[in-house]
Amino acid sequence: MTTTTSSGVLAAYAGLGAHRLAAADPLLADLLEREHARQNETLAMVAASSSADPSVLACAGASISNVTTEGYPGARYHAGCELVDEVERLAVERARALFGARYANVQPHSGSTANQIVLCTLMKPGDTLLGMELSAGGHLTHGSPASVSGRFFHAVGYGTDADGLLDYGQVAELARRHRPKVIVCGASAYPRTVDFARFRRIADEVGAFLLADISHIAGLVAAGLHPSPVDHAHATTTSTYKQLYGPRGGLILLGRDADLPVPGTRRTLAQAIAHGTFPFLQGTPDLGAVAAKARAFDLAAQPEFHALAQRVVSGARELAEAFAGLGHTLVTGGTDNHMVLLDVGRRGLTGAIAESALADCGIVVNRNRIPGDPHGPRITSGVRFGTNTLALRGMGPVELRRCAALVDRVLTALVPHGEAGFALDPAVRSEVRGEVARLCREFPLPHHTP
Ligand code: DSN
Repeated sequence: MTTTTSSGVLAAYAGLGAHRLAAADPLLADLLEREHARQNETLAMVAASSSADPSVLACAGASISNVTTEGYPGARYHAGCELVDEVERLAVERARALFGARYANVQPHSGSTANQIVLCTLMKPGDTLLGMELSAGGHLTHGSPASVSGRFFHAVGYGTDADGLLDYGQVAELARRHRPKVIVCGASAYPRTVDFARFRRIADEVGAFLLADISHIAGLVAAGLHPSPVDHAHATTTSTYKQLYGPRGGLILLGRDADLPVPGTRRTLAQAIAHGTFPFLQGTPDLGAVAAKARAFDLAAQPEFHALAQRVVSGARELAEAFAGLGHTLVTGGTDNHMVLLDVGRRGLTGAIAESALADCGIVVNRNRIPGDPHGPRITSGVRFGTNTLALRGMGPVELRRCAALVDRVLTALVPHGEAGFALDPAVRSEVRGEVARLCREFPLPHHTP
């Protein structure tokens, strides 16, 4: 290992870069500064988002990004990789320790790419894939016709029951009928616990591989607040920028099946995933992102992260109960994780209208399709809320109830207006904006303002 003292050159270099940017390109610097301020001055409730620690972002922006290479530590295709090899090994070891995994690949550029790597490693074009329908809460990469996963493979989709809960009976029935090569579990818009063991039993019954995408709940899994799929699924994927509060990027984990031979190849699952990542799907890794992942995994292993994850879950529960108490309709009736899905269609609104009115007041959410949604993804009948960033700000039950009341104030004040649909009373807008600003001042993003 190299020496563990720091000379401070990273901080000076980052400062130099920022000064050079401000002097040479004030237009771009101004946009970046305004975005920095916006993040602190608005309530980010996009369930797929979080805010990375500045030490994570420092890694992502460090000069390690200048290193071009391919391959893996100890087996690169370029010289000069001794230090980046140490960085990547550190990231891999931290990922394995955090998730109790036997194998970790930290090179995927995103969660979507991680899914493509697993699917393309385990399937041939035209093979059958069984994943959750996008409209039921699944992800584009789980077989949607809008993505390569639904174009290159024969995708079959499962959904939810009338209450919005996963219908495991339907999954089993579809698996028996279509004999998929891979079953994908995990979702982008599902507020309840996923029974990974049950998915594995279904996969085993039909001889399928199981891929668990935990992009949205990776922090809860790491903290032990959601059952882990790592030893149930053949492969587990996640993005690193959602609930791991890390950099843009993805991660693939293998558990007890890491050494399983992959039929039709001379590779184990771990070897096949390594090959699927490089050279099959990707070229040079982003070593700044790899370093930033190492930093984020270390932060996620700390006791403070466990407390944060607990705030994420209890905050979402509080939010859900407050919404229900205010007469809103929740998909699945509540939440087990960080996410709350509101059915605003029942109020005669659309997700698009609600999203835009809330954004106008400083509350940042995203419209989302809900089970049985008559609208497409640009309009939708649902709004998805998440508590990752509010919990990071230190908000607890009292503040989450205040947030629910603010959302309610906006949604109930919307009145039908012209072609555009709805208008918000300016007095309500100004009142809510004021309260959002107060909350943001009371609970600033940690370490955001130097
Ligand atoms: N997968 C998208 C989402 O859930 O919003 C972006 O990460």
